[in-house]
Amino acid sequence: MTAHFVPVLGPDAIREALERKCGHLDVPLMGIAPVERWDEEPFRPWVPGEFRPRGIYPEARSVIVIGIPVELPALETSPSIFYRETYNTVNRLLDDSAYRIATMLGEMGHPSIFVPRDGYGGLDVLRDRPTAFFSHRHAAYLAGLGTFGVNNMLLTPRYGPRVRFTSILTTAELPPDPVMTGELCTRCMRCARSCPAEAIEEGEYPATLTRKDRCTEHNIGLASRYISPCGICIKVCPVGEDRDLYQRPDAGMYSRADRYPEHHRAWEHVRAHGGRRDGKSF
Ligand code: B12
Repeated sequence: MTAHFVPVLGPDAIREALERKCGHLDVPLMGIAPVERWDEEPFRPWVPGEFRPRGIYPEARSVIVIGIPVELPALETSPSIFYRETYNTVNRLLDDSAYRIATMLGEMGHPSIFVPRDGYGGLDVLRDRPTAFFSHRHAAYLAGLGTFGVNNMLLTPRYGPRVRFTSILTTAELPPDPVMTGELCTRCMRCARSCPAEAIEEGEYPATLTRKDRCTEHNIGLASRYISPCGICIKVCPVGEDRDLYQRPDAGMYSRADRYPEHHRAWEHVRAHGGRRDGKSF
């Protein structure tokens, strides 16, 4: 009889297998953090103990974070059904990919679980309890994928904040990535100025305060019109090589209809379809 679940590969070989798997799954970003990093509390306020990997899965030794980008031209139409559908697709792919990675590790003899990309039943739940049980943003930071921005998001060199994350908690000890040093955020404050809910207030880096209540209420309004989530604070961010990929180097273009008339017409066209207007301009 063949024994299943017998660990045979060493840490470096498992890491190589993970990189290959991400390549097959079209997952461009992956980083690894040992669970001890959460206990080092790199800044304050830090993630409370029960929100850390071992608070959720006591056997965990490493956290693998994967990131899938949001396509900028779709995000630019936000709030719209186009961005909503893109967001749903990215979410689905994230969860599916993370599940498959966790299963692969289990088959290799290293029990692993994936944490779903969000983890709340509906926006109404966030009114009373505004946090999820685990923060992918902090996991991505500790896995070396980026640094925090004024918009409260994790900014990455390749996609700025236009990337969504999911984490896999694994019992395998794996070669970690270094935490990124320096600051990608330019503090241009476009995110704060553009936020339709006035939810971003400047604070001490990296704990810029987001008024979660205002952001949540705004998104509840958009959801009733089928055009949530908002996403404006990630659209206007100048950081990310994706701006060059999509030929959008000017992050100020969203308030310049005079200089970019074709783009503004395209965005208005998309916004006029598929969601409820309820007498609003978009
Ligand atoms: C709840 C939530 C929301 C809510 C609340 C917003 C908010 N500011 O938290 C709503 C629905 C409004 C929302 C909006 C958005 N979200 Co959101 N959201 C989440 C979610 C599900 C949970 C965040 C969370 O609760 N983390 C756990 C807590 C511990 O972390 P924290 O809130 O950052 O807490 C800090 C402090 O508040 C403090 N703290 C928190 N709790 C406690 C408790 C105590 C006792 C103490 C002392 C301190 C403390 O410590 C932390 C350290 O700084 C995550 C997915 C996930 N599970 O990670 C996505 C996530 C953060 N969202 C994301 C995105 C992209 C957005 C939007 C742009 C919408 C969109 N999809 O287009 C906007 C941006 C809003 C903004 N600028 O912050 C991405 C971020 C990706 C990135 N590159 O960073 C995530 C990671 C989803 C994903 N899977 O990728 N979001």
